[in-house]
Amino acid sequence: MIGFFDIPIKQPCLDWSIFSTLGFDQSRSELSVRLERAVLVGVGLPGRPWDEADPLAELRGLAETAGSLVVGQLTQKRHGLQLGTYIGTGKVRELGELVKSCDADVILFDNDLTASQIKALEKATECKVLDRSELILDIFATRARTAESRLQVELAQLEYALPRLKRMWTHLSRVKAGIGMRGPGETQLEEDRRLVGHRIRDLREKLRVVQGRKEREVASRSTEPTISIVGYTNAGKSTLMNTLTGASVLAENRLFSTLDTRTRTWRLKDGRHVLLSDTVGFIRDLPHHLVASFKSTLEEARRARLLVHVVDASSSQAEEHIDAVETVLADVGCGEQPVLLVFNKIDQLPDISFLQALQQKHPRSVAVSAFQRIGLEHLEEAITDRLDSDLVASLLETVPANGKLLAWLRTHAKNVEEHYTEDCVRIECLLDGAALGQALRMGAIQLRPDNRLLPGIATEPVEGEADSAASLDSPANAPDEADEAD
Ligand SMILES: Nc1nc2c(ncn2[C@@H]2O[C@H](COP(=O)(O)OP(=O)(O)OP(=O)(O)O)[C@@H](O)[C@H]2O)c(=O)[nH]1
Ligand SMILES: [Mg+2]
Repeated sequence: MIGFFDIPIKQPCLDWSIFSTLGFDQSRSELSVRLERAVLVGVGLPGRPWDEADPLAELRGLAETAGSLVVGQLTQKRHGLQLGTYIGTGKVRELGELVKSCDADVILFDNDLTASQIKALEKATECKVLDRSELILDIFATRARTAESRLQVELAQLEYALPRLKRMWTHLSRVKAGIGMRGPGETQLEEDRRLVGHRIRDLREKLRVVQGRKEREVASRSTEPTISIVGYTNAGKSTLMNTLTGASVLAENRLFSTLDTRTRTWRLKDGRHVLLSDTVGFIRDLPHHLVASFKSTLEEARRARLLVHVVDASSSQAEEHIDAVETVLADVGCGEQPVLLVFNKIDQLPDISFLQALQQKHPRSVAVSAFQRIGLEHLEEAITDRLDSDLVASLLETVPANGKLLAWLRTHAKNVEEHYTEDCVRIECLLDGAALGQALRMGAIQLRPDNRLLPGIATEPVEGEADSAASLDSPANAPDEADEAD
């Protein structure tokens, strides 16, 4: 069977290596924008973020992350868009000339285009055109490392591509005619649609299983307070995770370095342990399919007691980034969770008034430099304050031999005081509801708060303290199953 996927030319679209699983053998390098000479185009429309100083800074970052070489750029501010070609006729002509003079291979749009707009632009400029969603999907495809993230990206790509198959066919029929080949027929298009549909169903089923497993895994450790680090891509989330926990999560000056969730134990100064998780970064206009696919990766954030929202305070777009992150959080079902806003990278602020303005607008925020280790004590204090707000005073009793419970309480409860008699230990402490439930399951008996301790009970250390850190580590710090599968 000959489909358009096996034609060895550069395509105007997504990572079609995903079709290798369907029997097509198109190699990804022919299709991605890697090593391609790119012209960037940005259209400023009312209500869309527009950085006057450098409106294409983010798109340039995306293009470079995808591996292309930026050779030219064009911007236009409009009150409304031109339906046929998105930009005005004069600009289309200008773009065609720019492409020729820069010898560009691809035009990257900072906006999302319809299939017919892409087609019209490709025809007018005789150059391949990718829109913002296609570019982001392309980056995710190159950076997905674990089996789970690969499934998620593949699903998002196919769902994005399915309604566009027709455009691809039309485009290729033009190219194929040029190289003297038979044009594709409707039957082939139908056949490919059917195969893509099958694959989408198959991927959804696989992801449903992964999601179920993730939900059970995260729910099983619901007694341990989890704090999820969320934020715009490149804000410094992984750096903060590494600084606080001593982990070695990849942190680099690129967009979307992290695509999977990593969880590590963080030992607070008061002796308690919490779980800290780092996850995929967000971006403005994140393709809808991608957000939907990454739901299982964000399970940790949905269950977190607190979201630590890291913002790059040195970016002139910090406010827009906050808005974009809040939009995605609401999309994935985290809109109602408590959030602590953390302004990072304060060591590289162009002007201190930047930070002052941000803090004035967000008074309950904390300013840090994860990289230079500035302000971390304030961050820890703010986090413990938030965690402590739902603690209640509890009075528990157990047998002295229950060393496991006693060790667990020392790392999960606050202000633990142990009082020993010959045959029992009474523990006064502060616990939240989930931790109290866990303590009861571990053999504690809860006494009424007015059941005060009798005078004369000795206080002494417990022998054989269990290594609670190790038991805490086990589910969370084990490498992702997906990682192992890798
Ligand atoms: N100057 C400075 N650079 C920082 C700071 N925190 C992080 N960085 C740098 O910012 C870049 C991005 O950091 P990451 O920790 O990878 O950012 P991230 O939010 O995890 O990014 P993604 O995983 O790609 O979404 C790296 O080059 C870090 O060294 C900081 O406090 N100050
Ligand atoms: Mg990261």
